[in-house]
Amino acid sequence: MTDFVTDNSIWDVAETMPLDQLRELQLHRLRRTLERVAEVPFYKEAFARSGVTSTKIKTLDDLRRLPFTTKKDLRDHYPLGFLAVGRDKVARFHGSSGTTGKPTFVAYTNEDLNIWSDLCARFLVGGGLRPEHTVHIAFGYGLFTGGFGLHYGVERVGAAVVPAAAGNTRRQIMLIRDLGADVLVCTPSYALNIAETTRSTGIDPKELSLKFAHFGGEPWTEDMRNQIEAGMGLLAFNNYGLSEVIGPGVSGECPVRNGMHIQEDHFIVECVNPETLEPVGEGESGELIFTTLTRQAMPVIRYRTRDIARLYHSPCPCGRTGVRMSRVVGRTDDMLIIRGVNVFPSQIEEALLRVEGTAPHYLIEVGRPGTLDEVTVHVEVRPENLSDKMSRMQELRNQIDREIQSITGLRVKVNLVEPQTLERFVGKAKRVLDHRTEKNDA
Ligand code: DLL
Repeated sequence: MTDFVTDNSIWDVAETMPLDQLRELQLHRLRRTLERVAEVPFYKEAFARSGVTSTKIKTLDDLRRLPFTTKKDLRDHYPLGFLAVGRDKVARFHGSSGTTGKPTFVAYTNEDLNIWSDLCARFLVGGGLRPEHTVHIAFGYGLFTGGFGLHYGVERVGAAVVPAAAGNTRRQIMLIRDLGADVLVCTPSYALNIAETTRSTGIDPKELSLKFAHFGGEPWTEDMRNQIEAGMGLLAFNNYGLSEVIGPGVSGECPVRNGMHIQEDHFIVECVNPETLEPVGEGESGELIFTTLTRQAMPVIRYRTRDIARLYHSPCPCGRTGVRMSRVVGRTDDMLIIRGVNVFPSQIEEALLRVEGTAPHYLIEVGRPGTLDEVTVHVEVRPENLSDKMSRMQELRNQIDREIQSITGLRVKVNLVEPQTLERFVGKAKRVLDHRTEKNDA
């Protein structure tokens, strides 16, 4: 791995920009952004209320005088109330699909698309992509930003793309084998699905040509990474982004793989307590807030992502200067409150992956049959660990129960199910079934 830690020939200068220069650039770009959104009704009103204008922003700390933007604000101005350019300047639309109702649209000018490709190229190169590689993209191509974002990023690097898109897993495996892809791009849960389907056809996924993977689009744990890497014989990198901010390309891991570098020349990040909205201390977890610095068609100011993560400002051995974010541990709207205890699905995943004999396929079902919340974790047993012996299965259940309790402090019901019985996903996995409330993603 170290060979490309030191291979900095393909870096963009912005990635290693001295911090004082970076902050100066951010301030300049922030002021430009404020000018660009001055006529967007939501911001026009908000700025008028707070009395802030671009000329009053003297330092980056003044950012805190600006209003937050929420998903609800975007919804309230559906479909294109946040557009900051004329329709004639729009080159493409994408959208994030809510679990209910209408998508949130995002618009891009040609310049936005150009920058987006650069940003994706940058994190891909950071994670080992080189022009001689072939990249298999198994993200949906459509309103979802994953497919197109990564596609143009790979092309920008000069590597070959296989735009396989999502679904039809057996065909995906055939394409990977026949075209000899070196790099896999998809959600981590879909990678598990590919690995499992490969095995079911009698092929060891390690025998495929894949060397690297770039996973993103959903939360995953370090244990999941270890499991995928060991099972598929590749190095897996994490990358993060969201449609409202740009799509993939907000941050990605370098070879050190100790957090994802935020591409700070294009985004300002803050980490706040989701209740008080006050900044949290260094390395403490909080909600990430992003302000775009170069978006033209639809800039956002202090966008509340609802993603919970930590920020690290300490220098990274790779030489990139951008602040790093931890894995996303969960979303404020994914957080389950079980009998008063806050639990993220990723904590349950972490517990399950510590127990030998279970497969990384699970479903968390929450209900309140009486007055108390009850959680049942359905988890698949690996075929080789299925046993006719009640005692062996009981032991496995107890082990899972203990791990979950040690990580979350909660007692849950564990339901072991046969291999291949839980739903598989081609895009983002859905791990929680909460019967207590109708989930509302507004
Ligand atoms: O998922 C953009 C993307 C596509 C990123 C492909 C990376 C790769 P949305 O559909 O708008 O956009 O969903 C954004 O997905 O707020 C996070 O909750 C979650 N998410 C994205 N990447 C990660 C990640 C794309 N690496 C939402 N780890 C975000 C954890 C992630 N969660």
